[in-house]
Amino acid sequence: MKKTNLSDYDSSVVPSGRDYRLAIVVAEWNREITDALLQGAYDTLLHHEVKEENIKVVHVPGSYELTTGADLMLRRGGIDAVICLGCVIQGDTRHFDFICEAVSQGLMHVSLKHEKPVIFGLLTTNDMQQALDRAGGKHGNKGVEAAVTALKMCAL
Ligand code: DLZ
Repeated sequence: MKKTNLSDYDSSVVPSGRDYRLAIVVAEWNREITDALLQGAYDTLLHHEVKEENIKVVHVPGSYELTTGADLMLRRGGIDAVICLGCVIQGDTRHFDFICEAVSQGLMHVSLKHEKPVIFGLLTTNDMQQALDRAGGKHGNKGVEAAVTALKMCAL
């Protein structure tokens, strides 16, 4: 299946979220982008009947901290899935590689440890324009995709 827009999905195959409790962990770095990802994810959960009181939003300083944020959410209990949202933009140093590698591996470990879905809603882009394009721009919104993925995984 070729996907051209992150916000395009078949609504009819998304399970209702009425019985689920979700946490959204959002990085504060590149806030212009991550606020848009959060809006996309939040609105999508509400659209699929997740109750507002069953969505817990927490912020962490940067994407590197998404792993710890997800772990803390699941350790508290009562959460069916965690959506992690962040944006890492390539700079002049290798920081980008270390953060992206740490987050992708870290979230997988947290998911396996708690046996709960932890969704990788991380934009890893070469520049700000690519991020804007994927945070409500011409390529849709990664937050929407992350929310739909969370609901599908909750229903497994
Ligand atoms: C330090 C840093 C840099 C250079 N770039 C980003 C970025 O593009 N996106 C992001 O979410 N966070 C960045 N950070 C912050 C790290 O994720 C982390 O918060 C700090 O290294 C402290 O652990």
